[in-house]
Amino acid sequence: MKIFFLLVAFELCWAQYNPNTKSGRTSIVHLFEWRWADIALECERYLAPNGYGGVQISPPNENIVITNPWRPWWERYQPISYKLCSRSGSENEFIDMVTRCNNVGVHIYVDAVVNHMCGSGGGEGTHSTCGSYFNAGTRDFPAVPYSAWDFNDGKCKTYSGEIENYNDAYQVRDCRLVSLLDLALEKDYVRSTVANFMNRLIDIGVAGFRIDASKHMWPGDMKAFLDKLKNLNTSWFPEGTKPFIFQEVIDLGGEAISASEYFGNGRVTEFKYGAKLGTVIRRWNGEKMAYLKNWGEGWGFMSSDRALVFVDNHDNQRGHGAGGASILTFWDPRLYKMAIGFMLAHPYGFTRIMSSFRWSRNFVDGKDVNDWMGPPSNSDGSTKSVTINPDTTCGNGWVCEHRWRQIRNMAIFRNVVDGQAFTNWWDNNSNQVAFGRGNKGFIVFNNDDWNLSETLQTGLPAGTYCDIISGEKEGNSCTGIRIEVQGDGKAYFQISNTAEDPFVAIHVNAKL
Ligand code: AAO
Repeated sequence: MKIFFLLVAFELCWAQYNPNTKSGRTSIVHLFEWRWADIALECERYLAPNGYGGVQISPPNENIVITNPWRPWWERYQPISYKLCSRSGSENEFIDMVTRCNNVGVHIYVDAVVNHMCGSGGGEGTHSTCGSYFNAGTRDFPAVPYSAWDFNDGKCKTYSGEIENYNDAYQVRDCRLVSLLDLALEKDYVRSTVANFMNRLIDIGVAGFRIDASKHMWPGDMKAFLDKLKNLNTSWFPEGTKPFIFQEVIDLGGEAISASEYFGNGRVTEFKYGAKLGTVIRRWNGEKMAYLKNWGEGWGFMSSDRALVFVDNHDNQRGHGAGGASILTFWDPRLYKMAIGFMLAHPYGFTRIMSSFRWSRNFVDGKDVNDWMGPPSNSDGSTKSVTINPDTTCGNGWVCEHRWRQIRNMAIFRNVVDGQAFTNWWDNNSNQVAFGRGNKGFIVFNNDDWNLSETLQTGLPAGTYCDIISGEKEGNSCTGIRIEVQGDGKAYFQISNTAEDPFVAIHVNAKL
């Protein structure tokens, strides 16, 4: 009986915080703007074989079509209905993707845009991805249906109807975020409609949700629709499994709303993580890697079991959202790989890897005026497929960071060291640091302007290990650097500050 209650308590504690990834798979990747057909293929040909746990997808429901500017990526954050048709594909393609990914143990996490519908200036007509009629001016969305009664126009107290001040929690929740028509989630009809949309996705087989703009919803209103969600589809998940919930709340400190208000509903995005890690790896503001010794809660972050962490996201890689100039992205590949390497080696948080498309950046007075540009597309606006080059990188403008050897191998490293303690920290009081994960893995960074040459305690069993950054283990040899761990666990590391990637990582599955 006691054990039964303990189990129930454990379930209740873990439920919506548990990512529901297959055991031994510890990261998800955001395939930003990918087509469902390409994601299905990627699950089968790449993500499953390389141990990725899941995919965060772009919003799957019908959205407004914007032609000025031409098909910006952000049109998908302006819902018109909850029909499953978007630039990424049709309902049938969506179902096919979820089924095929689940069948190879890679789960799908939906970006749920439920705080609002399109912008107030969205006009009237059928310029929407499934052709559903709507009228933004009269707040009419018959394909849902929502009407004027379902929006917060009367509740918001600012003159403009917009959020004018982030220090006023009422404005942030009751007024419009950048003119987006704000749904009245205090109404049971709206809550039920949102829950029905999410339950339809759960029936199809998704494993959880990123909840967009959570800061702009009252935590209690969110709880009301989350409490209506079903357990996950038992074709792929154990009976009684709750959907994984992670809420997008930007909390860098200093505003009325804090991330902790949302812990009751699920995990929360920790935006301090990428902003700070970028500052450290760039060595701005006197920061140095040695200070990472107490990374995590020691830096004022939320508790690890509540955090969803990432180096960059689809907003702050292009100056939207928050984080600022310190954010590292694929545009700074050398530093970016180090930041991702650090994130994936470190035990803090549940990790998400960004996978981007390239766009023509154009900085005018420090701001990228092309920050709106959508995914690689054909002249009719359809999204281009992801092609795969002979060297396994992607073509057609897709960056595929998750396929970069260093990043993919570190995602595997995280799986190998899962559950192991943070051990054997070493630093030179500057930007050379190293740490281990129990007796399973060890990583060394040299972000100083001079060489690193050190004998360090790795905590690993004796043997010859392949560095998984400069290469990997192939058959019974290493394609990159080899590291010899002695009987006492010590190994000699030498990392030039001019190396292509100035870090080395070894783990027990890459031992000869
Ligand atoms: C587009 C146009 C708008 C137009 C609108 C409607 O750009 O001009 O009015 O359509 O027609 C995305 C795009 C938007 C786009 C929107 C709809 O980013 O440009 O608007 O789709 O198409 C806030 C929210 C956060 C949000 C973020 C972008 O809190 O939820 O803005 N992120 C999500 C999505 C995002 C999406 C939406 C929400 C909407 O990830 O892709 O928008 O569905 C402060 C606040 C933050 C606030 C930022 C930005 O941050 O704390 O909460 O994020 O401001 O407004 C320092 C501070 C930091 C501060 C930051 C920036 O870093 O420490 O706290 O500066 O000031």
